[in-house]
Amino acid sequence: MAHRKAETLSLFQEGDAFPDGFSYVPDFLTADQERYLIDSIALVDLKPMIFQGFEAKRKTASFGYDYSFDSRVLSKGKPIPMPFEPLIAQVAAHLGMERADVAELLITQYPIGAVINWHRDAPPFQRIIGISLRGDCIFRLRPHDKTLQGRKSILSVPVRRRSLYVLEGQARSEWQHSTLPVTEQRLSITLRTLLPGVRNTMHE
Ligand SMILES: O=C(O)CCC(=O)C(=O)O
Repeated sequence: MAHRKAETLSLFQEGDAFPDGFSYVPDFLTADQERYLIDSIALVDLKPMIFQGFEAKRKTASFGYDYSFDSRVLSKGKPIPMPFEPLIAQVAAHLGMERADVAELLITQYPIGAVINWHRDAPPFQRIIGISLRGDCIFRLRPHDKTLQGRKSILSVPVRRRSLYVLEGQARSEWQHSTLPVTEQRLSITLRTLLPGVRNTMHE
């Protein structure tokens, strides 16, 4: 499994290695942009996240497309609210994508102590972009292959508020990610693109 030196990731220690396909941009947003997004999220109806029948501590709202982990079906969701369009445009320009490539926008609110457990994102999605607001977190990566898992194979990345991270390629398909319990409320906006061809196979 290929690792890449994290020389562009200023928060990491010299010599740290991260999976291919993981990148991190501190201060992607200004404080004003962050405040605007936090105010916009305050107007969104966030619901407790139910995962495989259990209510998690975090609340979410999803737009664009919805994936059900129970039925494993992707369906068309509510339109992405306008206040998030400038963020999507900024991310698309930064990553050299088209606006239309961003299919899903997920808002997650983590109260103090909340986590997201080890997982890989749902199969129909390709590129995953995480924007952090209001609070920092420790974002962790470990190989998906159980035979490669162990305490020493966990990589911990301090992900700061106003930053952006990207998971694609090996980091998205061969690694799992999770976050440690947050010590202050954190909001995240996750943008996802779809795998090529997925839109054509959907029943809308
Ligand atoms: O809050 C984050 O940055 C992680 C979100 C995540 O992994 C997910 O929603 O699947």
